[in-house]
Amino acid sequence: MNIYFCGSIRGGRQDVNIYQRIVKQLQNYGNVLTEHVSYDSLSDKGEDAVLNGDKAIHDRDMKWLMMSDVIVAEVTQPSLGVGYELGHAMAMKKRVLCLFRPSSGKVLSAMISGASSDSLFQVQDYKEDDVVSILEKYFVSIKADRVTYRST
Ligand code: 6IA
Repeated sequence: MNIYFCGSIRGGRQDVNIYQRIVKQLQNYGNVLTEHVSYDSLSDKGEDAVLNGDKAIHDRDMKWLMMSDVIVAEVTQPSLGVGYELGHAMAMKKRVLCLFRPSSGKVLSAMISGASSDSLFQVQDYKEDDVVSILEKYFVSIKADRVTYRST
């Protein structure tokens, strides 16, 4: 299973430790195409954009988004790029899980919380300590869905 993880980069890197916890857990369920989003070494002003160009980053990420089976986004730290990826994921009818921490004191954009309408696009409030159990429950439910889908 290909998993696309979304997290803020130029939107601000203050949640990078949480991204690392999420990505580590996601690697139990499949191939995380965007592991680099959780790297400490990737700052909001890193060098890779200079080396490769923003267009290359955009085009590669869109290709990976298309290849992915599931998109998991940590949406607490607002990010234009994450919002853009989620809009595309929805248009592609991908399976999406957005994770938001109310304890941050932030309020999630209505365009994300309001997009949650069926099981394909889910938005879930969580606490950092619940990352493992929430993802476990989500991926077990996906597996069950896929089995039902195949056998009908
Ligand atoms: O607007 P943001 O930068 O916060 O957007 C973050 C989202 O866009 C992430 O979920 C990534 O999938 C994608 N993204 C944005 N920038 C990059 C990037 N390098 N490499 C890979 N994916 C990216 C940018 C480096 C830059 C900090 C110099």
